[in-house]
Amino acid sequence: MSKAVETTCPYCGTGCGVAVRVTADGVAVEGDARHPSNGGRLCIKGAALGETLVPEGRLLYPAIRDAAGALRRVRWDAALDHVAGALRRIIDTHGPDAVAWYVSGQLLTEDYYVANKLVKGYVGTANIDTNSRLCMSSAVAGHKRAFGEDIVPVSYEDLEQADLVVLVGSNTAWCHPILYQRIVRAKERRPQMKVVVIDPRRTATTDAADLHLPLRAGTDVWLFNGLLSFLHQHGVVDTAFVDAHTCGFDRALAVADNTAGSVRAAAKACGLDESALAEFYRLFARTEKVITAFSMGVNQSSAGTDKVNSIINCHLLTGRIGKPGTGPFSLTGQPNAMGGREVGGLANMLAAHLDLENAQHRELVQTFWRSPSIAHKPGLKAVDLFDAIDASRVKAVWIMATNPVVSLPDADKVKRALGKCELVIVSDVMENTDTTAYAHVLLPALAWGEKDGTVTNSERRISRQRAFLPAPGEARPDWWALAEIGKRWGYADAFGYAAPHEIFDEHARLTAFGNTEALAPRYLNLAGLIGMSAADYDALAPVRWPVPPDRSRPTAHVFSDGRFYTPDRKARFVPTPPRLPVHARDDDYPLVLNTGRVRDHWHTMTRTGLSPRLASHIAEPYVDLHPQDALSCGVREGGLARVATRWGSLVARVRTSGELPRRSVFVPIHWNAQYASDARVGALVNPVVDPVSGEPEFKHTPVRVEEFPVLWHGFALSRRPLPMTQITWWTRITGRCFLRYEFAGRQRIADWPEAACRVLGVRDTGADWIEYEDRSAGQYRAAWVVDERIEACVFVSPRPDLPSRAWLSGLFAKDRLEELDRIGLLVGEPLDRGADTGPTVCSCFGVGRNTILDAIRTQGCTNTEALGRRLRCGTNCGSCIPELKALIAASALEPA
Ligand SMILES: Nc1nc2c(c(=O)[nH]1)N[C@H]1C(S)=C(S)[C@@H](COP(=O)(O)OP(=O)(O)OC[C@H]3O[C@@H](n4cnc5c(=O)[nH]c(N)nc54)[C@H](O)[C@@H]3O)O[C@H]1N2
Ligand SMILES: Nc1nc2c(c(=O)[nH]1)N[C@H]1C(S)=C(S)[C@@H](COP(=O)(O)OP(=O)(O)OC[C@H]3O[C@@H](n4cnc5c(=O)[nH]c(N)nc54)[C@H](O)[C@@H]3O)O[C@H]1N2
Ligand code: SF4
Ligand SMILES: [Mo]
Repeated sequence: MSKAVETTCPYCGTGCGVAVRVTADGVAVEGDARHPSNGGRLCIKGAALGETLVPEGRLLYPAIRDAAGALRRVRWDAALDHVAGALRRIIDTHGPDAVAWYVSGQLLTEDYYVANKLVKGYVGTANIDTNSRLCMSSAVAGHKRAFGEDIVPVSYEDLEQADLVVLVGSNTAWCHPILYQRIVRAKERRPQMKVVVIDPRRTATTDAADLHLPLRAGTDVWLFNGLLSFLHQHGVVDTAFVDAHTCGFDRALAVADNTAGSVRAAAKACGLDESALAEFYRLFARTEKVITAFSMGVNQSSAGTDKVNSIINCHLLTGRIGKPGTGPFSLTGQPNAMGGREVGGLANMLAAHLDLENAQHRELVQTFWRSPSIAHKPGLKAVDLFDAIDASRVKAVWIMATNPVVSLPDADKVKRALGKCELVIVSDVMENTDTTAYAHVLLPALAWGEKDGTVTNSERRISRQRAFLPAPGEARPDWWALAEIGKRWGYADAFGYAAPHEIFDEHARLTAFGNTEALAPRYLNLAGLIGMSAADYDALAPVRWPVPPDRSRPTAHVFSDGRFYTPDRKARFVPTPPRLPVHARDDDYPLVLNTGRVRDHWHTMTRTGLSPRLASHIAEPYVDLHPQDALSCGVREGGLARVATRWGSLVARVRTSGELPRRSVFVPIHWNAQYASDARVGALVNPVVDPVSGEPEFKHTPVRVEEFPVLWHGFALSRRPLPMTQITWWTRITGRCFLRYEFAGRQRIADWPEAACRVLGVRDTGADWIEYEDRSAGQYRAAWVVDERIEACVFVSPRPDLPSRAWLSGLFAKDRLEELDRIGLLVGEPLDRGADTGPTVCSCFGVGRNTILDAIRTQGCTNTEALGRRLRCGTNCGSCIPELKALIAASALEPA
């Protein structure tokens, strides 16, 4: 067997090490046991990476749109000449601020570095922002305000050592699964460890919580102001630390006292039970080792930066920072959210943690780059950037590794803006995305497994992503495309990189450049990584920064000396007067829209959408709401609903999971035009941003939910893609050897057999056609069998309760249908009950809901361990354990 290539998972900021073997049968992916972040474990998304390495849909060649609007394949040279020339003309005519870049936390550090250098040093604008604006920018701004530098002061080991882990606005179980497993296992080892989850929703994460505080959305600042007051009132203050190493305490406390000076006042503002909140405050007060980990429920808010600082204030007051097992912990979302920050990926930053608004820092960077210019004012932040495109102030944009037509707020406006932009360049790995549809120039990038460089995870650990596959078609590294533009503009010296290690070396040198107490002291320093040869770089083991010149010396815990990176080296308490979300109420839209992630999908599904294993957990876009709200909106579990805001609307399947509080609605972010007719939630989100960070309020838009009436519901499974034209509503997922379409219609169909042939594209009238129709009941089903193998099937009914897709999926795995299968198709259910395994719960081992319920009810599996022993479910990545527990609990309530 070939030697494994050690690389890093391209999904979440946990940054797990992955060991890959390329064999004749394909790519085998395992956890890398030597990687300190995951010690060999992978969640289902990591484990299913092999299934996403398929040629389907890849963008392979550069293309330019012609006058008639068609994309024409061109040579790289032609594409790059075109881009370099067109950008140059716009810059010469309208100035450097008329062009912009919109990049991504999914770029490698090397790509990101070159992008920033090109734009900030050689175009001379800071109009380069990143999707991290939508993700981490409130944390960055909060860190800068409190610490003077964007530093995450906690490691995963700290997390395991903490006696209290507070998870705020984080569905860790689904979004950072391996980190969550580390917390769960630490808690098993050390039962004194407590976990508190602060989230308006009950989630898979609350499963491990000793206490869940379902606060009213957007009220976190009240909660942490209340905590600050409480700690002060109870004398839980590290006076020596506060006096010596911080400033601004009195003002922050006064604001906290005035706004949430008692537990009662805080509980009222947050809509929480007073005794539960008091319990949390007491727990926090008496526990020395506390980590407050936070994610998008904190950052993605019009008060996001204040939320972050209200958390940090409590850690400063108690001196619980800079010591093992303590600190505020921003969980980064994307694989390289942190690396992007190191090279200054945001429009208001410079490379190597230097400040754009500091003249001395600008000079340092310009000197180091020997560049003709340096951006001297912050560029446009993501939402403003697309507004400027809409207003034609920005005339060209280069979008790289992000899908803004799906992921920005008010996403229909983004469509409009791109539609009228003079020049849209898109670098992507996929040919058809909602954003590539607007490209004038398409540039094919290397994907995970092909590209080569570094990423930095949530705990500041730099790891290598290594290539193990050849470049397909003419795909090239993103850094290369950018450097080629620099060369075409006459900067061959500055952009003459031959390989990524040269870029990394330059980046490392810049982190050390001027990094002295007198000049520009920064914690980020990679001095110990300077001068690596290609071979050293290739062998680079995961390493946390800072990396001192002498790498054998252990690095002290960050902030353990009480020194921060503000001018006086003291940390800042920031007063945080609480405020409600900008659009807190709207009588026409009485509910609140919260958006976020599901377990098995990644963002706009360009990669997870390719994996049958990942697709089966949640197969459709959905809207989840409280059963009573569902009743008053006139929608029903399993039916369809229109979800509408002042900005846009979508149609999704209704769920009443019981996880949401009253007046709150949850819609996942993943679906888009490639996977559904009408389910892009970005179009609904209000484009309000935090005034400091510019991060959008993705978790809070006033919304209305109403029935979406249809005459019939149906689904089809087919080995070939189906066109889905003239169908009111549809969504699709990838199955093992078929595609599955769910749909619904408003048209009255007079002749179902004819319509079914049209939907399934059946032309061969001599085909073997199993068909059943009950006209009075509006039921219709048909299967098309070719050479005894099922080719496609379709089921229709006036109600959404259609036969089991799991059972039918199983039929597609068979080379020939048996007689019982054919009868099953005719009667619309499997004759063998065991054939209907139900919707997938455990994606690792493909274990369905019905199989699990059967094991609970009839085989005495009444805990997750027993289920694991019998069915293997939950024994690999463990992400489904909360769902297994819920099934066990639900079964216990059933009448015997
Ligand atoms: N499976 C999966 N994992 C992922 C990703 C993915 O696409 N899929 N994406 C990655 C990325 S880029 C990111 S940024 C992370 C995001 O990781 P998370 O932040 O954990 O995920 P989200 O689902 O966006 O939102 C987190 C929680 O915030 C809660 N929330 C909403 N409003 C409030 C509020 O006002 N206060 C509080 N306290 N909580 C609130 C929501 O109910 C939700 O449960 O996940 C990463 N991991
Ligand atoms: N409503 C709502 N919207 C949100 C959020 C939310 O919680 N709610 N969360 C926000 C957050 S935190 C994030 S991080 C964003 C994520 O949103 P996006 O960044 O828009 O989502 P992705 O699907 O990850 O887009 C990545 C794109 O880059 C391509 N790609 C992958 N690898 C490469 C590569 O190496 N090079 C190039 N050139 N292309 C590549 C992929 O095919 C894909 O098209 O969404 C944000 N939007
Ligand atoms: S936890 Fe995150 S980094 Fe680790 S395998 Fe899962 S998706 Fe990949
Ligand atoms: Mo993110």
